[in-house]
Amino acid sequence: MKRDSQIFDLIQAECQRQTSGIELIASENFVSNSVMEAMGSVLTNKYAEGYPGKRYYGGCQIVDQTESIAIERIKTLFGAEWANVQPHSGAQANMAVLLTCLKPRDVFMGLDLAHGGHLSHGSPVNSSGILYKPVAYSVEEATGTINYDKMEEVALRERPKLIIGGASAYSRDWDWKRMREIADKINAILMGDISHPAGLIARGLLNNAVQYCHIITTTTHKTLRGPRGGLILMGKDFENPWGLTTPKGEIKKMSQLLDSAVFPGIQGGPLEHVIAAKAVAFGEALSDDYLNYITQVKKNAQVMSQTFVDLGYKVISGGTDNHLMLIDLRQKFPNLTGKLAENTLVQADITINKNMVPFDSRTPFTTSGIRVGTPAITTRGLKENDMHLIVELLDDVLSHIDDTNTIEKVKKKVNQMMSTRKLFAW
Ligand code: DSN
Repeated sequence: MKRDSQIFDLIQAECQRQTSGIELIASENFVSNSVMEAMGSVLTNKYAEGYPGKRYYGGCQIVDQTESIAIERIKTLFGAEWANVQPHSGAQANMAVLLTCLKPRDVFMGLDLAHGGHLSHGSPVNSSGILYKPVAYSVEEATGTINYDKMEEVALRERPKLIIGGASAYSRDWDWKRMREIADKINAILMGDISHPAGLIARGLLNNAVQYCHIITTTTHKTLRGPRGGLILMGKDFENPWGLTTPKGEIKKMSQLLDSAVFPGIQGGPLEHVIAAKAVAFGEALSDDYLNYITQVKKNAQVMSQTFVDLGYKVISGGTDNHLMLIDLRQKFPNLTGKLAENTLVQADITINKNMVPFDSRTPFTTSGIRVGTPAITTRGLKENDMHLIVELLDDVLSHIDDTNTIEKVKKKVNQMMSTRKLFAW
């Protein structure tokens, strides 16, 4: 069979881009060789609609085992009683939970997208905002943190059936206990979308969302360092006290409702090659090596955010508890947009993403902020001292935004720094 050189060459070019640059996008990471091997395996050839032991196709005896191993490992990792590892993405996992818990036009509550929330938590252009009625809680302008008293006020006034905690760009820990108390006051279901900090929660470095939320969703490719995908967990499965039903009107346990919302509710055949890769990643996340890694992710983020502060940047909320930070560029560079910062840093082989900051004066396409995270660079083996250097390089570019000599000089330093750091070092 002739190789498709057009695509192969582009994959090689992307490999070179990833290898030679500094990756600071907070939601990205680099998987291990073993995860990559499982994703690129013959399991991609298999149809397996249904669940282990209850499939609509023959020949599922092997993928039944890989999927069951993925389920058992993720349950062990989070101390959970139940898991569904089939969601193709975090947005799909969230969609399945909303389909389970809400009827069209029911009210639910999530963090304001402009304050760090996620599209699938009620954006008007997402199915969550099109089919249901979202109301939002927000962060305080002065502190950049969530005010749980105000969250409770919104909840008592709007009486959402579902409350979602979790964010795309929030650097502080979540008070899941308080959120559960708020949910219980109005008999709402509490869902924690822990896509970003999942790895830190799994290994005890942040508050335990699984203990307090009825339902947890997460992606598998961010701090968890697995293949691109999603999953749903419950700390404890339970009889559903809200009278939620299947489309046929049957009242079932939450696990059965969630399973049938994923398949056949919103998905068809599961991606068994990705599910096997999830199993590999979950096995890795249970190891001592991963605990060292995720501990270093947090240390690196703390050093990085302090270095930004020392260089005169405004870090929203003043720092970070997790793996990311949100920087309001307006304090140091009033005229610099997040968009220009992102585009210019890419020329120096430093990748970040532009991001709205709370109470932003600019649009989501320009933004006044950038979001920066440490999961990917920590996988490449970088430590606290490297964080100082990275922020200085980034600052050099942003301070000389039109100066091609500076950009070229920084790019050389970036490439030099990463030249000894293999992409598949583990
Ligand atoms: N796009 C993801 C992120 O960057 O946080 C969320 O879906």
